Amino acid sequence: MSGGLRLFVAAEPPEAVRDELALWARRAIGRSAAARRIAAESLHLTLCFLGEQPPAAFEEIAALLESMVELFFRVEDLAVGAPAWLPPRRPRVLAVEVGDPDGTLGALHASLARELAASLAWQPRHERFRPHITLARMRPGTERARELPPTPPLAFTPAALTLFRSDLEPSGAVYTPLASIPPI
Ligand code: 3AM
Repeated sequence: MSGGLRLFVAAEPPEAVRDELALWARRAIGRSAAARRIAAESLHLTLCFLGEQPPAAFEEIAALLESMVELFFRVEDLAVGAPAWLPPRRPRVLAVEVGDPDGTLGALHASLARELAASLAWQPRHERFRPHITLARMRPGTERARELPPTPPLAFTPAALTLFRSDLEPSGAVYTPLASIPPI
């Protein structure tokens, strides 16, 4: 779609958690030529990747985020879990799993996906929602590290639910927040 915006909706961990995760990734894979670490300020937990959408969809999605505020404020006590290479068979990213013990993040994801599918030319993926935070992208054809240090035992409440624009630049994807609850 020409002139479209590449969009996704993500929960943003608080800054202290992003910093800890970035530090862990630095310890885990250091300056490995096989991986490109994601900057602490860009770490996020993707709920729905929307692909290319017409710029006019922005207002609708921003309004839809507003309608999620109650569900969003129920999400707390998310737990940083084990490291995960995703997808497992031919990993392209190093992520950490995120535990959702009371299912509130899953409920937010289901509601958001349902409402987005009802208002946009978009269908959610069939795969099970597997909450994670991507920390590094692997360069194609490179070996993944074998041993990883244990992840920090962190629990967190997301700071925001944000609609991001993703621009693919030669140096990696650049994420720009467009709308958020609570508002930016
Ligand atoms: O949170 P992560 O990094 O797992 O993988 C991309 C990233 O998720 C995902 O959207 C998030 C922001 O870029 N993404 C990118 N292209 C995708 C696609 N074609 C995609 N997810 C599904 N299908």
